[in-house]
Amino acid sequence: MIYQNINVEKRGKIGWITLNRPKALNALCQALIEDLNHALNMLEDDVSIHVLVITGSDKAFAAGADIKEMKDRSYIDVYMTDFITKGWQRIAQCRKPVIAAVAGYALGGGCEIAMMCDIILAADTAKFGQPEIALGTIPGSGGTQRLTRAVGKSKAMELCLSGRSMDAVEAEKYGLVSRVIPAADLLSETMKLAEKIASMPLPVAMMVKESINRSYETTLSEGLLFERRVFHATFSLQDQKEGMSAFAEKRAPQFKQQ
Ligand code: DAK
Repeated sequence: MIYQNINVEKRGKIGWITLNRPKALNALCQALIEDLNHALNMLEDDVSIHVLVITGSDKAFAAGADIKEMKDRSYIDVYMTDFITKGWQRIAQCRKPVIAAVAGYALGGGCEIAMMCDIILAADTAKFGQPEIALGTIPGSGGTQRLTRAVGKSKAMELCLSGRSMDAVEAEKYGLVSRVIPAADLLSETMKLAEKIASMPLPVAMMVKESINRSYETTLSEGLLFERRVFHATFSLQDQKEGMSAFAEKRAPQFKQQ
């Protein structure tokens, strides 16, 4: 499949998506979102793929939704057509693990898309922010919600109210990203992490993801109950028998993925 705004490769068990709209710093126009959703559907359905990676260019992961595309739309128009709402949550709905590898700008919708991923690895050049207020609007795809959960109220308020962006070191300090990596090593380190996760039993990785995500959606006691039920369910998997037997027999596990 040839896309206009993204590149998609299968690298072993990794589905690697590169946002590729350089003339607009990967601004997320509707056509790019449609390409992205098509690729995500395809990679989610592909049983040989275990982990997805979404990255951009050295200069920009994505500089936000496409301002030029949306600037003249009216309220009734965007409401009735569900403009840039339809399809924007697709990443957050992926069941397989998704890593965002961010270099350069991740602003507005770009930051929101990174936050929909499960892990953010940041190059030391990365800049994260929600500058929508300077355009006369507010974050529209989770910026006020996911950023607040990640970095806390005061930092989220500061960033969303001032439009200031934060660098990778600050983003790591406040828990938005899991690691800061020299820009030259971002993609190789991302691949290493993706391969490590892809070497684990896929159903168990999906259960881990589902359980951690549950902690955002429910109370602690409900979340603990959900985790325990899933933990018990892993005892029905051949890979649980294999993983624990391999440990007891002091050998590497040979997972069968079920
Ligand atoms: N949209 C359209 N074009 C953009 C763009 C954007 N967000 N960001 C950059 N570009 C274009 C520039 O217009 C320029 O195009 P030409 O003039 O060459 O044709 C080209 O990319 C290069 O940009 P610059 O010349 O500005 O490059 P600089 O290095 O000087 O500056 C910058 C880089 C990232 C600081 C600057 O481009 C910038 O401030 N960009 C805008 C950042 C921004 O405000 N982002 C937030 C956009 S609002 C929703 C979902 C999502 C959203 C809303 C609702 N729903 C699901 C309901 C999201 C909203 C947003 O993200």
